[in-house]
Amino acid sequence: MPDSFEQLSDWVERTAQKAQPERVQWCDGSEQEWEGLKQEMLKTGHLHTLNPETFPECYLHRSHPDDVARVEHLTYICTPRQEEAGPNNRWMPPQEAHERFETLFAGCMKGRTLYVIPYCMGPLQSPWSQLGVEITDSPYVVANMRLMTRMDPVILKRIHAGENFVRGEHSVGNLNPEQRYILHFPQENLIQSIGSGYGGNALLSKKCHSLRIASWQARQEGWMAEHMLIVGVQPPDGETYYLAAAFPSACGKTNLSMLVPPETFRGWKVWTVGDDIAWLHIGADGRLWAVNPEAGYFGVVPGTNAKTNPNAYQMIHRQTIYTNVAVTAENEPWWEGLPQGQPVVDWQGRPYQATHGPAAHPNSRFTTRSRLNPAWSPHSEDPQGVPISAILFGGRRPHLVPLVLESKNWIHGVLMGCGLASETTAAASGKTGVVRRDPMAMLPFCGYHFGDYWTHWLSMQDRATRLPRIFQVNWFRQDRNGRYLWPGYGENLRVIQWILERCKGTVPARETPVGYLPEFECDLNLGNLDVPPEALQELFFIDAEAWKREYDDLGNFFSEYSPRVPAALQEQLAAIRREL
Ligand code: GTP
Ligand code: SPV
Ligand code: MN
Repeated sequence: MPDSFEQLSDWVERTAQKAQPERVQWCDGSEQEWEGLKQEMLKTGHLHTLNPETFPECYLHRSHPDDVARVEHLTYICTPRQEEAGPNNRWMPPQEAHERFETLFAGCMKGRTLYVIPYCMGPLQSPWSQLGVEITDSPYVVANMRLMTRMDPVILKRIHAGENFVRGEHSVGNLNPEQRYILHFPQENLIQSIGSGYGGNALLSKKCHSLRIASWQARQEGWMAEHMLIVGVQPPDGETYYLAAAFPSACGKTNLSMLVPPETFRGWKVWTVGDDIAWLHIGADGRLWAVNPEAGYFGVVPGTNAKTNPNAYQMIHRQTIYTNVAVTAENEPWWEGLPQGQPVVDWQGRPYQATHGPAAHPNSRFTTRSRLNPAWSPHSEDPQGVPISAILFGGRRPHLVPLVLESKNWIHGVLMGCGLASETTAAASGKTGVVRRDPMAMLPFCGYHFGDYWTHWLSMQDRATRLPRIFQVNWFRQDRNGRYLWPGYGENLRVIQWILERCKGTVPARETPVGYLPEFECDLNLGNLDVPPEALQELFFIDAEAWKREYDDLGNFFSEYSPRVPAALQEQLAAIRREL
């Protein structure tokens, strides 16, 4: 039985009875609605105007200083049986979770407005799109959802006609981290979130719906919901190839998705389809086709400048919401990594002092509509998505992992994805810079047992006839002094070029036990690149002993997930170890 419009109104009414808001406002994403919201938020201090000359229609939001990132330790998958959630998730029985939430939610919206946000993930016309409705008491959430999702009056009509939707109940509560929960009920199509107003904790369409709930559905229905960018790369000869890449949070997805080709790549074009999430379905032609469920970016601000990411830099000069950046005397936003300007007010609104730490929070973010990106691909609106030629896995690995490595087949590629590990970043609360295993960059986002998830990845082999090739990349390998060996950013196109040539079958490669490497001296385009030969040697060095330890460690990691780890992966791992 699909959810009907009556069920929607009943649910909104019941939620309002519990939360006791002063008023209820149904949102449709219109300009007029935004005008009203904006005026109110400027009055209440939820938003501050930035310099309208240089940053037209840009606003600053400061979140609570204890509420600046995702909170993995407070994020739960609530299923009847713990093994459904797996050791990769925190788990709570559904009834207990509902009870905890109800207690905190009772009367939480007193004196506030309850906003109802109907939204669509994916192009409105796409057979893969999904509807959701988020209830929230945060006007900042409404403002962000307006940029990040498709909000359109047609959504209520579709719900009226019987289309299913994911329900999200959200309140910032009292912002007390002790009373903060992000709860997922995949069997109920329901998300409950309280106590945070920040990013992935509060914009429920993003990680909660499009990854945790969607990954669960994808497994039942034979598709994939992944933490991946989607990018089109068009060499001068014309045809565009699409790649999907899974990197953990703050490891370079947004940057790679809107890369600007360096000088030597005259005539090349790069097209952004998505920067964070991909929904992958098998097309009638047996290939994997990707849709970006989102319509906007919630991107990391620090490090963004005219050199590293010119497209993003240009894009965030208008119609952008900044969260937790610093401000200059000219009332312009400022962050670490900007070569010009001086912060005078830090992200917490205090006079800037270097002794307080960074001026902008390391996880400060911009929110913009993706259409403002100069590299925006019109195929972002294609109902069927774009066909994927290659999948990339990458992370921050100071040692071990070479600049690029190609898997030998799908099973080996899946093992590569399982072996993904990266230094933790400011995108989630907790210690940063610690290498942790993050299979497929989905550790915080897979809504069910990893063992079942890997089985699902392997099962794609039986469902699709022309699966993408799988590669591993590492832009973050360091020398003995902790300096990056590879310049990264736009120069990453050199690696992508090799990947495309491998997909076309036009370059050879060197086989090693851990995968194929480029014959980098001759097959990697190094024209006009200032990287010393020793650095290149190091970037591609395979340390067999260190790889043995790596695979031992992966074996230990797998044992946490046994007996659900697919035998094919265990066998692949054992075979590589033997070869090493
Ligand atoms: P989420 O939005 O958290 O999922 O992050 P993301 O994966 O989209 O990461 P993003 O592209 O925003 O990059 C995060 C940080 O890494 C920024 O500070 C970038 O400047 C930096 N970065 C991105 N690409 C590269 C690269 O190729 N080399 C180096 N050294 N830094 C990079
Ligand atoms: C991430 O942490 O991977 C993000 C930001 O993309 S958030 O919306 O907070 O999930
Ligand atoms: Mn992300």
